[in-house]
Amino acid sequence: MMKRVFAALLAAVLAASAFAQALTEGEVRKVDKAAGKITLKHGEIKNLDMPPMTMVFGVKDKALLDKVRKGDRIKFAADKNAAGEMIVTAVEAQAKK
Ligand SMILES: [Cu+2]
Repeated sequence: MMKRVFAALLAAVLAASAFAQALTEGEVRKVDKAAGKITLKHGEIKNLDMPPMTMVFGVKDKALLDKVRKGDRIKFAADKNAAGEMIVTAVEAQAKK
């Protein structure tokens, strides 16, 4: 019984930390809601093997663009979609220092 609870907890912690590691810091340079695009100055994106740069991303869901404004410092997850385009799949605000 305890073993099963522990295994479930461990799985949840591992999943959470994997997600946290996938987040990249970025700064919003431009939001284009009509086109569903966002321009980010981003840090290294490890899962895409991409160095820091400023570039345009698509978004998985246009509703993500309602959460951000030009100048915001964010953390985000990015991935390639089926067409090979870089898209932002999740966004959260950076913790205030
Ligand atoms: Cu890039």
